[in-house]
Amino acid sequence: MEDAGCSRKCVIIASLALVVTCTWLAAAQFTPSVRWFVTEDVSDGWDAGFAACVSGDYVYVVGYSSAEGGKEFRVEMRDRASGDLVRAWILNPSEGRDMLGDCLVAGGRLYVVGTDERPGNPEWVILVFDLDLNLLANVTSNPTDEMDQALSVTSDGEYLYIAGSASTRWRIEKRRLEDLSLVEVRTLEPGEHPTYIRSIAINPATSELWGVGMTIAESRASWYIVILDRDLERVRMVAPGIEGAASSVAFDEEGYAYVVGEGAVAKFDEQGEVIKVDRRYNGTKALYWGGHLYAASATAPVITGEGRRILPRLRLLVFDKNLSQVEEIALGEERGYFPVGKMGFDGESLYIAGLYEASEGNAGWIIFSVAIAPPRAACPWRIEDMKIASTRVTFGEPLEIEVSLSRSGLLLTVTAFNRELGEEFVLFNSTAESKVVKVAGRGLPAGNYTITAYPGGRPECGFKPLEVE
Ligand SMILES: [Ca+2]
Ligand SMILES: [Ca+2]
Repeated sequence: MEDAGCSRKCVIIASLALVVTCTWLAAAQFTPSVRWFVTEDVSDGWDAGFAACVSGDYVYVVGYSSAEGGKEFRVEMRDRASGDLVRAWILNPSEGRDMLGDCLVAGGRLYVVGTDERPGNPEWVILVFDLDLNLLANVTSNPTDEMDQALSVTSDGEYLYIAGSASTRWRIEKRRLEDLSLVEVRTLEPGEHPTYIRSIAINPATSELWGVGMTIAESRASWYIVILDRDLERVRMVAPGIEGAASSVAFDEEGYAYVVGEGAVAKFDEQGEVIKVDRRYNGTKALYWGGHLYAASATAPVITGEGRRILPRLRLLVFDKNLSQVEEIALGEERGYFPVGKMGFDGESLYIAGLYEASEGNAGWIIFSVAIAPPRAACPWRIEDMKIASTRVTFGEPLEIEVSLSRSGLLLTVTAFNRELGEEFVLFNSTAESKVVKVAGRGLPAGNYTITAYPGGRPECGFKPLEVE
């Protein structure tokens, strides 16, 4: 499980910092700050949160806690505003290391991927919950008698794309969102030695999948990236010659890819050509928003005077599009790691899950909410879980939104009471839980966006909200 970044043996886990800028708006510089954080020492052993996903008033966090003989699944539902625990769901399917690595909210359901050891060896597991954390489905697949683990999930709104390992190979499954039925499987063998895929995401500019991870040659780990079409046909393999492991990828509105991992952060063009590599930084979770890359990062373990390895401090790094660092935010005083697994984002705040060292040999969950954009004024309308299924959306009365697509994002023209109010621009990002519909012959990521419609098209909220006339 070392590649999951969750065990004490794991080499380095860098976290992904999310940077948000509203470049298309009159950009006011906003310094990210920790809004709240919670620590929770679930058991006397090693417990780790992996991924956070947001929907409505809640943040859902998935991971594991220690249980009799091994690990057990743990999913938490927390209040988005305060971090307070609302509900926890646990399941211990085997006496082995059962763990959950990533999550996704789509179509009003929470999808979670991970690994259990029910067959006596590790297998993939996919769980589906309603948003009150009631389990709706539990599907497994066990491609080999050896260690198989699912680590990452993304979706285009119609299919899930799940990435992980099957013994020493990379494995990607394409499943229908609706019923989890298996549509396609691809296994890749990047090297002769054990290799790991760590995460998968869709580049909205090309609609292609990027799987990032590592391969090992001559006892040295190095970054490895595969670009696939959505039939899982291989488009390109990229070995950029960076020591360590790539952990997470995010895309900007032009289709450039920002990859964070052990050993570096790097920028690629949409073909996978290296634009820039900076080996001074590392990260495990990446999110791009509004002109900035946010990377949750735990810097390298520190060696004390007595030669003891201690866990690093938790950090959020912010970069501009040239990969120049613009902020470094200390996330508390605890030492720990950010495993792979998404950061949640609600348009204002990031939600970042990881682990902290509670005492020698004992780790607990740690969850941060980090504001990266100013609080929205009371006047904008906030529209959550809006499904865009056509070019025109009516959201109750009297709001109507016309949707159009440009290369860099989704343009929403907002109309209320038959008056055009302005335009809002929705940047694509790799965590958009989206559904693809065709608009003017192009694939349009649409689906569960959180969209804020500003009267007048400006976030400064210079207009009072329209009231029913
Ligand atoms: Ca513990
Ligand atoms: Ca297996």
